[in-house]
Amino acid sequence: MTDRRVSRSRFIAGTAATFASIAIVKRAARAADWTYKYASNVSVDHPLNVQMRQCWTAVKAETKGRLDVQMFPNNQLGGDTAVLQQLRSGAVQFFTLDGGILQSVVPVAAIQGVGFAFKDSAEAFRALDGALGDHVRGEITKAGFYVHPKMWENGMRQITSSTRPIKTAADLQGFKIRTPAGELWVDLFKSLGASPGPLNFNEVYTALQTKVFEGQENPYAIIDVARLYEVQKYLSVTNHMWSAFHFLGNPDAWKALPPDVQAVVERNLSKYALLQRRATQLRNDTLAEKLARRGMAINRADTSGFRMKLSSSGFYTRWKGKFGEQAWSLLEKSSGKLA
Ligand code: X2X
Repeated sequence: MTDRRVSRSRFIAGTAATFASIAIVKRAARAADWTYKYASNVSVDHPLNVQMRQCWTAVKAETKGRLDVQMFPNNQLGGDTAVLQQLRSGAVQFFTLDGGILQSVVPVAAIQGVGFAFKDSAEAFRALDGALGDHVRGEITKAGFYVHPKMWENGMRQITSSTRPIKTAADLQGFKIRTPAGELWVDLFKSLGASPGPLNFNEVYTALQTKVFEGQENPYAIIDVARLYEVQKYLSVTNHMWSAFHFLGNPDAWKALPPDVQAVVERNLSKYALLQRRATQLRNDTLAEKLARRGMAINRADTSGFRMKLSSSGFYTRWKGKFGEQAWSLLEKSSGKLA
């Protein structure tokens, strides 16, 4: 080495590299024991992801970095039906999914969405935090999933449309409406005289934009974060059903966590699910004005005809038969007699 400046700079570079590698070794020593994926179908700014991120940050801190859960919001890993398969195979470890879509593998999970069974979210959560929820979670467990006892809020669902406001049941006649991929959803809107088609949420915006469907139905918070107001003109307040997400886990991934880590996860999921419910309900209760400013024409539908049609078409008796006496009587304890 004849040029001292070069050797000196090499020395400095070498020293820096040594420090850098020490930093890497240190970080490697603290690397997570488990790196898991959590997937959801809504965007980062929906409370489902806002509070879930806080939850995983807390879990990481409390487990001293042993469990690191990475977030895959907004259908990044695929539509709900595909991610449900990934959860089963273990490619995804944690997933939040609406009971109505989980129906394809756990039939009774759709019971949360029976039309007009719950008048609001508070009533629905009393049932799903209680005996009805225990029954559903029992079946989810039997189907081989981990399920946490606290559901995460989506909300009461409202109908949006690009063609006409829904004022009474008559306006639904032949109405081309997207529903989530669940049998009860499709049957509900068929019973109401509409022309429903199931579609995963990741395809909804485009399907509405290209007019494959005239309308869809979702709570205010989703209409807002998914910017559905850009492709829908009318928002008709129907509160026709309630919707919420189960927190599901791949059973092997769950069992791989030692009891102390499981306890940290469960405690934080409970805490942040309750915070998420409040945050979502606040949005659902206060977004009407913002959506109106964005150009939506909002009306309150008269849903008395909806209920009559559901009864006369045999919707309630059909689903009572599918869910079974036990589940149905637990539902009717909170809803009153439906069928
Ligand atoms: O797919 C929907 O419409 C959504 C986002 O509300 C559900 O997850 C059921």
